Amino acid sequence: MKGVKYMSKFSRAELEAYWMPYTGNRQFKDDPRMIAGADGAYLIDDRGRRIFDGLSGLWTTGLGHCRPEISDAIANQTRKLDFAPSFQFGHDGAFELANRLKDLAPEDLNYVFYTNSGSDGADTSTKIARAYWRQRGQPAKTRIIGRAKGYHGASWGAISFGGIGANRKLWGQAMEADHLNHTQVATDLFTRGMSKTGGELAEELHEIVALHDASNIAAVIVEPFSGSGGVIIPPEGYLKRLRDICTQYDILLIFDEVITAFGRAGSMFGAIEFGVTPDMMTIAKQLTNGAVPMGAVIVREGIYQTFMDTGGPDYMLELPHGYTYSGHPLSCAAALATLDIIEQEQIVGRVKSMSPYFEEAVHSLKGAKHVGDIRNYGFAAGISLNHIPGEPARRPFEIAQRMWEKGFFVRYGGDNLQIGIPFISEKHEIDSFFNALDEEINRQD
Ligand code: PXG
Ligand code: PLP
Repeated sequence: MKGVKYMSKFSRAELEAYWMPYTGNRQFKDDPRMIAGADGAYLIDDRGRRIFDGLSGLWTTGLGHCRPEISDAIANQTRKLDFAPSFQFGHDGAFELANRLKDLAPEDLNYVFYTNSGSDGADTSTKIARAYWRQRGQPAKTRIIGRAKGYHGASWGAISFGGIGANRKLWGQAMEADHLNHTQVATDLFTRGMSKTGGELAEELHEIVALHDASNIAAVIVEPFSGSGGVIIPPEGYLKRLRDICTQYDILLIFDEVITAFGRAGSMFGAIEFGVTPDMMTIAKQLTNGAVPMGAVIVREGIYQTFMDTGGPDYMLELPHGYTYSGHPLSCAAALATLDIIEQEQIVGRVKSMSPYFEEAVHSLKGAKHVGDIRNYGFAAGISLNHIPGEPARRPFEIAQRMWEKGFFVRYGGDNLQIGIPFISEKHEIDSFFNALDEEINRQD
């Protein structure tokens, strides 16, 4: 197959009609990579090739693709209740799922607000934060603090407190936000898991508070570990210090767990893995194994109760916010089936016990050409490649292209390769993925 350009069944002109998201449209349409099917840990392209899914879809599909239990749950639900108005009405699945999530979430994170995606979760959680302070009589607490290299989605809110320059610069600032520094420290490379140093980086929050005053800050939002920004792992003690400083100044702490929830970190949530409880958690992606779009924000008791206490007459809306598809019946069915599999197959424990093997495999690339740093946690890893001066992102793009030809999906963003193998990956699959990657990195000019 190598070097043979596949001729799509669509003409170049027909390929034009679809403006693809976060895609180099011109390059793609000159050389399309079409996915026709999927099965377990593999995507199947339109040449019938099985391609190992090195990012579990887009961090979505850890249980493997086309799981019959999930497909059946969705199919059955479409015949029973395809849609229920989400405003002013309920259905069983939405309440069942909220109770399952409440039981899994730590401490008093007991209230679930459904969204359609991670981006909506970022908006919803920060809208709740601002409204919460308003209802508590502190309407000036509006500013949101994100972190450099943070990714929270593509909405106006998410690109404001998100910290990836390339995703922001076309739009400028949409809402008041400020950013902590990231925790990828140049003096601490090739760290396995959490770095022993750097926890004090959280103290920078004091300086941001000194700049704006806590009376103007609603919330801090961070990923327990980042995905899109290059898989950046928190140093030991960092999240705990953020928690303590937020508590000290009465600032809400939001964990964006869109990637870290449901097994990726080796626990049900990053909050549990790292032993730090935020005031809100956003989840999406793995919640339905990617089979149907769904996200949610899980909030602490005190936040929910504030709205109930200040909502006026009981027929009035306590929070005028929500989405047509919040708690969609198909999404709830998919999520319930996903949680069943995660529990029955002890998926979280599997990731935890296999993550040392994954760690060895990814760090075996240390010393490969151009590799400047490697980071990992659970079943997630980031590999930074030194870039050719003036040509950022070309090397990872070319490596990813050749990996696809070889039968492996490897995702990249900027100069980082991002790896998030399926939770069901076998050792021999991990071996062949990293052997192929080693070869292709070393082949790169
Ligand atoms: N928060 C986090 C932490 C994410 O990783 C979002 C929010 C936004 O979710 P939606 O569902 O609105 O896309 C994300 C999404 C990658 C990659 O290559 C990561 C994401 C999406 C696509 C690719 O790492 N993260
Ligand atoms: N635009 C219009 C005209 C609408 O009527 C609605 C919802 O009713 C929306 C946007 C928002 O759509 P969603 O609730 O799916 O986010």
